[in-house]
Amino acid sequence: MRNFPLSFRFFVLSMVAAVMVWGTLQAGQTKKEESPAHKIIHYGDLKWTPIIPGWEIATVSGDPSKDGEPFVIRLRGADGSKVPPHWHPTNENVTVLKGTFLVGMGETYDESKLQTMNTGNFTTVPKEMRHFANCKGETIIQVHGMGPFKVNWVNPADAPMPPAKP
Ligand SMILES: [Cu+2]
Repeated sequence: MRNFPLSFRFFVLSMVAAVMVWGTLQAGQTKKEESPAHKIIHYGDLKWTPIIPGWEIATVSGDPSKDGEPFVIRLRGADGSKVPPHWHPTNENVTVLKGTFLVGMGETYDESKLQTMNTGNFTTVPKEMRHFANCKGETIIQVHGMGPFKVNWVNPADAPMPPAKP
């Protein structure tokens, strides 16, 4: 390019750079579209496991038992099923997907402390905070957070079923 004027040399270099940027963007686009990480989880494919009387658990995404891994689980409760006082070593982020979830804070189940969460409502129960719950109508809540997700019962005798191993 020694004999070409400076402006032409600059033009050629600009074109080369533009093609390289375009190529990189195209590669990124293809990668995103083909990513195996994109997967639709169908409601009917969820595997529900009883956790306590009236309540079942299903893993939606991730592995809740793994340390430091994001997870999404769902809990499905039959009308009027109590969740005895318990706590988790991590924050519990709760979204109500169906029905009415009732949640109260404290070490003892107390109907008068229950707060109503309707479908679409969200709350974060801070780690180690003791809480309990109930529900009206068949209720599904979605819980997301960082593993490991563990349920520690304040009084283990309250929860006759062994905790589910998701
Ligand atoms: Cu909880």
